[in-house]
Amino acid sequence: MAQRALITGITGQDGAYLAALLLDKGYDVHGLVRWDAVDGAVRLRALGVEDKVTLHWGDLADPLALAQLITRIQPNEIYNLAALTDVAVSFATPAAAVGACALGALHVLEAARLHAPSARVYQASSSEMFGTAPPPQDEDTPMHPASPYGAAKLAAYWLARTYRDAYGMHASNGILFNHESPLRGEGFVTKKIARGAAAIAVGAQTCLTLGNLDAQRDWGHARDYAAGMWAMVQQDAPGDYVLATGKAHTVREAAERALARVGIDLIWEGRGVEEVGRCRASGAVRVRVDPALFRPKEVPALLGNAAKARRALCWAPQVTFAALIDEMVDAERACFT
Ligand code: G4F
Repeated sequence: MAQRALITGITGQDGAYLAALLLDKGYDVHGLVRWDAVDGAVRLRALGVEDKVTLHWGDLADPLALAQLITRIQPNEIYNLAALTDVAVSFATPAAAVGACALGALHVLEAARLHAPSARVYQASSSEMFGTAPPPQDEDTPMHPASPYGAAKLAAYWLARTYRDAYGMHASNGILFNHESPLRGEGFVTKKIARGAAAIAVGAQTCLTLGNLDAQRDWGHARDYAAGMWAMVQQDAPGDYVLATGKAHTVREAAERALARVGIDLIWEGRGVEEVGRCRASGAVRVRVDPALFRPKEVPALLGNAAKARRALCWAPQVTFAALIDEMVDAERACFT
């Protein structure tokens, strides 16, 4: 009999890649779709799996509906990926962030405990939980979240550990560093940069406006990270694992790489909010800083050490930063042709 998986957040980037991976492995894949999703299946469609999964209306804010669903489908594995994932937005809507990320995780864990106690649970934890802790960060690094999102994710991380320790549940935390792809949501910086570069290349936009150019992130490909999620859940014992590439790059470098992909070689001038990136050939300003895009508190540098995952899960990221940005820019360019 096929293994059955329930993915909350199946319509997001990670949910789509995970659904495709599980289908490849022969799983019966079910997903939770929120009542207000406009076209929830767009990413599943992009990966050609829309018709191969079973979608259910639901909401992590509705524990009764979640409990009914879990009772009915009796999943062997539950991947809790649903959240309010935009860090900047979490400052504007902190209660929504805590509701979706922390209370939502609690509802999943409690529904699993009561209605499918042998199901294995994956909790999507985040490197944002490390916050201002200096890099490199691993599973033993003390966590100092710097956003409502990071703090809410930390609560969910501890709830998963608590349910594991108190009730013997197979609940694991994947502490994932930034992971991107052409399916990335529009609020995130790599997508904005990739789209901006593609738009500049065809003259649909003249300049990319960004916030903190100095922020460093450890960016990998979401497809690689979905494989890591699955591997955690297959372990005999539950645990917590960092997934990261071990290489950090600045937002400035991401913009440089994306614009280079469309033939624009940047030179940087000025400092702070006056800094601009100019096209070396034409002198045109292609990157500017807008302080309105700064966050109330920034996480300056995330750089993960995934040694534990490499050792225990035999997991290794396959896609480099350069290849990732190139793939994203190429995908955006295809939208303009
Ligand atoms: O792409 P971002 O919005 O991702 P962020 O905040 O690192 O969060 C992402 O990764 C986390 C894992 O660490 C996830 F948990 C979370 O759900 C999400 O997937 O921003 C990356 C960096 C930040 O330092 C931000 O200040 O880019 C900086 N940045 C500079 N200009 C910008 C912009 N970010 C956005 N979104 N838009 C800008 O214009």
